Amino acid sequence: MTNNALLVVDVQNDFCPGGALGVSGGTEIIPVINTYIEKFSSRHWPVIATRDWHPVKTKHFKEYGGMWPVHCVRETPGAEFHPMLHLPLTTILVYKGMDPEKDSYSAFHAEDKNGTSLEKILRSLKTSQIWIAGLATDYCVKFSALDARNLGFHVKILIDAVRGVNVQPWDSEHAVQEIVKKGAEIIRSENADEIFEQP
Ligand code: VGL
Ligand code: ZN
Repeated sequence: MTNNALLVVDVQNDFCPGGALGVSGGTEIIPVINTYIEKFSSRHWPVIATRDWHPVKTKHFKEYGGMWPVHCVRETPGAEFHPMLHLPLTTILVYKGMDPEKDSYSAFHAEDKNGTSLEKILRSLKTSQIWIAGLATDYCVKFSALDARNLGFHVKILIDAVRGVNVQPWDSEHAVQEIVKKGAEIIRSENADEIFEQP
């Protein structure tokens, strides 16, 4: 039997247009993500949401040697979920990017408020398949998908529910190719219903 979980990656104000590290098209994926969220919650399948949750000072930021402008500083409005995102109260919240010394992107480096890792959470839910949506295709989505595959999970990338930073214009495309090479499947929302209807 397949046990599904939805992983909603970093749909935060700073990653949406107008934010400190706004991803082009970041807001237009939110209604698509909301549709998936509804399908998952109506089946009582788990919804997990990650947040990039940085300290004020971290090697992830340009001014301390990293490559990014200041973004998603914990407990600031930029780090909040985008107001259009409709997360159910039962959403499992995990946080990542808290280590000031490390530049890490994968949701598998995230943990909940009690310090429980995403992998541990998924194992206790008996999840076998992870559906991934959110931001950014070429960073968190990519590294989360690759880690998920390495840990033996089936992975579905919700292609019209992800967008990339594209430091280089082809980064997202390459990221998707890399993920697919590792065995992830690409799902379009117009075809998702068939999968939801499978017993
Ligand atoms: C991310 C850039 C900077 C991500 C995080 O989660 O995709 N990208 N920080
Ligand atoms: Zn970040």
